[in-house]
This record gives sequence, structure tokens and C-alpha cells, in this order.
Amino acid sequence: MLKLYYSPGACALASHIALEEAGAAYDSQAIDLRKGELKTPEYLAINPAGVTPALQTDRGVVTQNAAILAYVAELYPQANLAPTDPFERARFNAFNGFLASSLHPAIGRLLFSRPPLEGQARDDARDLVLSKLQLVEDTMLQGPFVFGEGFTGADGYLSVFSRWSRQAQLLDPERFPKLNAHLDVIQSRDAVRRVLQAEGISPV
Ligand SMILES: N[C@@H](CCC(=O)N[C@@H](CS)C(=O)NCC(=O)O)C(=O)O
Repeated sequence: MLKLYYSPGACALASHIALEEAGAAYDSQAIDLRKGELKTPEYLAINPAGVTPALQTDRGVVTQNAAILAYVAELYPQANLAPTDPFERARFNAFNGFLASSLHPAIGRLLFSRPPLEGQARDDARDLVLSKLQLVEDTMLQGPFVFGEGFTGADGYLSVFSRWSRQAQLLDPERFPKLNAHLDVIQSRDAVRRVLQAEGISPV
């Protein structure tokens, strides 16, 4: 049986949503980031990088949201969580790669740096996040879902960062109408509501 290790409200939400949308049979376990549970010997034995998500399978552990999203889509093809056409699949992988390597680090630095960023460094970090959100708004998000009419794993992944952005008052509805509409659509899905409830968090 699959088992997802996640930290409530953190980026593992993307993998959690994909498993639930797929109708997968899976267990899950919360790992409290603030209590240092990511760095315990027990968790480091599961993911030596000491981050969530980690997906335990009967063949070993898969880490990285982008890889887990692709894996879950392959395991449950009937759920249509990723395009099957090679070019469209490449675009799916590219989008998830952008989230993992560009938007996530930028927003993570702005919101979660310890000690918190201040002054010019904070303003610069904020501008960088806004420019990346603008790129998604203007050039990537087709609407209503990332790839047009159908939900894919990329939608749950994007919603992680639009949730954080809305919570941090970065998601101005006039500047980012598509991102706001997308987040509302994603958070209204039954599977997503179940995941939010399971993680003990609310729609934002
Ligand atoms: N690119 C990785 C990022 C994983 C990651 O950084 N997870 C964060 C939560 S959003 C974490 O566990 N951070 C704890 C830490 O860095 O100590 C993925 O998408 O899986």
C-alpha cells in the first residue's frame, strides 16, 4: 500500500491531492515540520533529504512532487492526471519543473526565510515572486485548469503556491484574475476538500 508523508499545508499537498483525485488506496502520515519531525532518525531513514513529500511504495520511496505526480498519473491512468501525448506530457513535466525549480524556491525564500527577510531584500524577493506569478498568469495557465478543460496533477501543485500567495496577500484579484479563479475552482473540488480536511487546514 502506498503511504504519503506530508507536512500539513506544505508542498506535499500537491501529491496528497493527486492520490485522492486518483482514487488511490493509500495511507498518510503527517510529519510536523515545526516540531522538527523531518529531521528525526526515523524520518531521515525514509527520506534522507529531510523534506516532505515522500511516497513509500512496495518498491521503495519516491520523493519530489513532480516525480510523485507523474508516478501517480502512471499508476492510475483512468484518472487522467497527466496528458498521455508525448508533447503534452513534456509540457506537463515542464510546468511542474517550473514550479519546483523556480516558483517554489522564490516564494519559499520570501515567506519562510529564518530570520525573516527585511527591507530591500524582502522587497526584491516579493518582486521576484510577483514576476513568477505573472508569468504563470500570462503564459502558462490556460484556464479553467492549467492545461485547459481537464484537471491534472499540475493543478493541485499550482494551488499549493497560490494558497500561500493568497494567504500572504500577494494574489491581487485584479492583477491575477486567472490564478484566483483557478484556486477557487481547485479548492471547491470534492477530492481537494477531503485532502484539506485530512490535513486539518481550510480553503483560503
Ligand atoms: N522540490 C521538492 C521540495 C520539497 C520541500 O522543500 N518540502 C518542504 C515543505 S514545502 C520541506 O519539507 N521543508 C523542510 C525543510 O526544508 O527543512 C518537492 O517538490 O518535493
